[in-house]
Amino acid sequence: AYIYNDVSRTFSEYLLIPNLTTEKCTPNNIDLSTNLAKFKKGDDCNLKLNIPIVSAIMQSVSSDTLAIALARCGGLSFIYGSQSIENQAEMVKKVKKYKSGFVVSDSNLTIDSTLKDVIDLKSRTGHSTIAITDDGTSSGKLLGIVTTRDYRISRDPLDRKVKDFMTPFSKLVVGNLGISLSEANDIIWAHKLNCLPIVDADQKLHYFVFRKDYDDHKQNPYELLDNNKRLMVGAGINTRDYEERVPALVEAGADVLCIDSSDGFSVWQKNTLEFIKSKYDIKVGAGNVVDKEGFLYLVEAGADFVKIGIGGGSICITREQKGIGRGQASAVIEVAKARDEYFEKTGVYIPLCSDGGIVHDYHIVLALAMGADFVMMGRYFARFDESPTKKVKSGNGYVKEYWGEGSNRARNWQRYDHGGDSSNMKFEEGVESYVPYAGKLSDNLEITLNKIKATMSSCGAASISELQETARLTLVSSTSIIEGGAHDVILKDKDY
Ligand code: MZP
Repeated sequence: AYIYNDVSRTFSEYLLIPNLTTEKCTPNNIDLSTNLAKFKKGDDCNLKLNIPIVSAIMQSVSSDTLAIALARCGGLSFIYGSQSIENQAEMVKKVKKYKSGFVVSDSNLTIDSTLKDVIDLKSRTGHSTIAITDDGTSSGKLLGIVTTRDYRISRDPLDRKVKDFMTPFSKLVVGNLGISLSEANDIIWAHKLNCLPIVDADQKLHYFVFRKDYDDHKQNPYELLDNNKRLMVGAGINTRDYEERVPALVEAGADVLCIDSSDGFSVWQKNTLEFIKSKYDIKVGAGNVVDKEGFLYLVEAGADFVKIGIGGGSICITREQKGIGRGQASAVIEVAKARDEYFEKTGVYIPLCSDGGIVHDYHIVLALAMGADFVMMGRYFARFDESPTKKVKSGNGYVKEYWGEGSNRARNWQRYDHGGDSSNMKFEEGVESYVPYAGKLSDNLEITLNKIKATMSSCGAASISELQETARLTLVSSTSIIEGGAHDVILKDKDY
C-alpha cells in the first residue's frame, strides 16, 4: 500500500493570517462572484455564481422553494435527484417560472373548491397567493385569499374545502387606487397599504399585489439570473438512469447538472459524462473525489467542475462504515494543487466545489483560500424556513429535520452504488438528525456574506481569485483553539 506522509486535516485546524487591508478591499468593494464551469485561459467563464455558495443535492435541502430563495440571493441549488424524474423536472420548472406572490383571479376556484384544486393551480401557474371570487373569475366578487403558506402548513386532507383556509377579504386593505396592469410599478407609492388591486382599463380586476409580496419581490442586487432573466437552477443526476433523467431535466430548463455520488472516482461517472457530452450542450459537474488521481480522471472524462469531499458531511458516517475518506482541508488543498497544475499545462481552468463539513462561516473562506471556487452546504440550509423538512418544537425553541442521502429515510442507493445489478442499499452511510431552526434563508445568508467579506477584507483580497493567490494559512495547535474562543472569563448569559 501507499502510505501518505501528511496527516489528513480539516478546516478547524487552520486559521488565516491577515494581509494588508487597503481601500481596494473594504467589504463594499469585495466581489464574491465566482466561476462555476470550466473555461479557457483568456476567455470569460460563461457560467458564474454571484456568491460562492450552492446547496446540497439532498431531499432535506434542495427543493424548488429553497432553490428560488437561494438564487434570489445569488447562489444556486442543485435540485435533489433521489426522486422520480417527473417530480425533479417539475421542481426545476417551478424555479424557472418563478413569480412572486401575485394573485390569480381567473382561477375558476370557488369557496367550495378543495385544497387539491388550489395546489394544482399553484403548480400550473407558479403563483403563491390565489384569490377566490364568487364565480371563479376576475369580474366576480372577491371572497377571500388563499396563500401557499395556508395549505403548506395544513396537514389536513387535500379534499378539505378552501373556505377553511381562506383569509377573509375583510381583513385586507383594498382601495381603488386606479393602478392598472401596465402601471404595476406604481404600487411603490401606495406601498403603505397591505393589498392593492390591479385592474385593466375597464376596471376589471386582474390580480392583487400584497405588500409582503412586493417587498419579497424587490430585486436583490445579487440575484442569479440567466439569459432569459429567469432564476438559475441546477439538478443532481446519478450514473444509472441518466439516459432518461438528463433529457427531462434539460427540457425542464436546468442550467447545470451535477453527478451525485459519495465516491466519484468510478468508470460509471466517465460513462455518464461521455453520454451527456456527446448529446447535450449542458455543463455537468462530477465527483466527489479527494485526490489528484480522482480529479484528473473526471476532468479527462469531460467534467465542467469537480466536487471534493468524502465523509466530511455533518450527517455522513461513510468513514465509520467503509473506512474511506479524507479530512476536507487536505482534500481541497491537494485537488486545488492538481487543478492549478492542469491549468498551467493545458490552459483550461476547472472550478472546484468543496462539499460538506462547513461548520462555521469562516470555513467557507478557508475552503476558498485553499483553492475551492465555491462551497456546497447541506446542514446550513436545512435550518431555514425554505428547506422542505418539518419544523418541530423542541424545548423553548424549534428544530428542523435533516437526513443524509445515505440514510434509510432517503434510500438513495444510486449515490452509494458500486455497480452490478444492485438496486437497493445494503447498509446506511448517513444518519437522520435535527438541526436548530434558524428562520429565513435571506436573513441568515446576509450575515454569512458579511462575515465572508470581513474575513476577505482582513486577508487583503477583493475577489475570490485574489484570495486564492494571496491568502496565508497557518495550522493551529489544540491549545491555540482554546485560546480562540472566549476563555478564562465567566460568561454573562450562563447559569452558575
Ligand atoms: P453538510 O453541509 O451537512 O456538512 O454536508 C452536506 C454534504 O454531505 C452533501 O452535499 C453530500 O455531499 C454529503 N452527504 C449527503 N448525504 C450524506 C450521507 O447520508 C452525505 N452520508 O454524506
